[in-house]
Amino acid sequence: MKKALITGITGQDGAYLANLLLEKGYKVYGLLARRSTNTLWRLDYLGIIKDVELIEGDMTDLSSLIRAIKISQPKEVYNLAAQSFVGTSWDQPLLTAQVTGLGVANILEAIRLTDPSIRFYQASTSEMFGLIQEEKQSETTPFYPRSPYGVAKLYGHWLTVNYRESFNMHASSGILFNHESPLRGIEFVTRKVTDGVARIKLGVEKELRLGNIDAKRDWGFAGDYVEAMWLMLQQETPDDYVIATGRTTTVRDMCKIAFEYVGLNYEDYVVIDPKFYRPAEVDVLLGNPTKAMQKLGWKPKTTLEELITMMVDADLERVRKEVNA
Ligand code: NDP
Ligand code: GDR
Repeated sequence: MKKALITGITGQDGAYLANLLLEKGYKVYGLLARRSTNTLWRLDYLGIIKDVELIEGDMTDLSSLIRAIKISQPKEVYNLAAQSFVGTSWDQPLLTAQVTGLGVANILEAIRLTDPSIRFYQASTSEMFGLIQEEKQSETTPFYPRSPYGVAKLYGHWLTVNYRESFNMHASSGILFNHESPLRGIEFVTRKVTDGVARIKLGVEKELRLGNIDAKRDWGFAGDYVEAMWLMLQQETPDDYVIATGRTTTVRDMCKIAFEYVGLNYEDYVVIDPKFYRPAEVDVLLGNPTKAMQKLGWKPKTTLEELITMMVDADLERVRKEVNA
């Protein structure tokens, strides 16, 4: 049985990837960071807590990563763990550097010291393009990160490339554009909006406070994107791939879709609050996934409309339960 270790298994992508690998017959191990509260709600939502094996560890503790690899003896390691919220990275830049940046060095070293034949996936990001240097961003577009998060991710990306070139490791970097789902963290804008829509529709809230709604993002569905991660590690040679839909939409239009779905006009509820502005903004992102389509045979399956309505439905159900509890 093929074995895989996922760091960040309790996050959005970790949960979907664990589910996918289980469906493919893998034995799935996950790194579990010690927290004072339960972080297993996503694995619970997908009904797979009992099917995965969790090993305690932290991205900042190399010894715990070595131990996790020794216990799990994986053929594939997916490094999804990160301080992943861009806004927080200005308030905690050093933590972000330690976890999101140096954490990649720790896991790559853990692999190199134990079994360098392990295939490695690094969760890179469109935030590395930041202040975009080309209208459509591909694997050859120059990077220009705009947040401490983007800077930390850029280090992780280049280190992955470097370990591939230095030690001949099967290390791939997926440059993923924004991807969302009902399991998205509540602080990210799509989920904040779909949760807000559900609360307003059910009379629990009266308004939704947002920052820069003119920002544009290339949004896809997380369930589609984890397939690309797996595909990258099934290739004979490691490489870097942009994963995106090739369509960009403003936060404003995304709000419009969400509110209209429940018969409301976003203009009646959305309030602009400068508290949510960022010190430096990424105004627009638009990915070119041609390489992934041609080499991996991957393509996005879910439209933005399908994604947002799926998320609103899930939040309506959650808020209804909360109200009736
Ligand atoms: P989440 O924020 O939902 O999940 C992050 C995961 O990292 C959680 O499991 C979290 O654990 C774990 N983690 C955080 N700090 C540590 C630490 N010190 N040690 C061990 N684990 C830690 O992110 P997503 O699932 O959305 O994203 C997955 C990865 O992909 C991230 O690296 C993200 O930066 C990257 N990415 C995401 C994109 C997106 O649109 N979603 C796009 C491009 C890249 P805990 O639950 O305990 O906090
Ligand atoms: P992003 O996602 O920063 O792209 O990073 P987020 O959903 O946080 O922001 C997207 C855009 O929406 C604007 N915005 C708001 N954002 C939030 N969170 N809250 C608001 O109230 C709000 N109002 C407007 C933001 O300014 C921004 O322009 C995500 C993360 O998952 C990263 O880990 C990942 O690498 C990238 O996507 C690709």
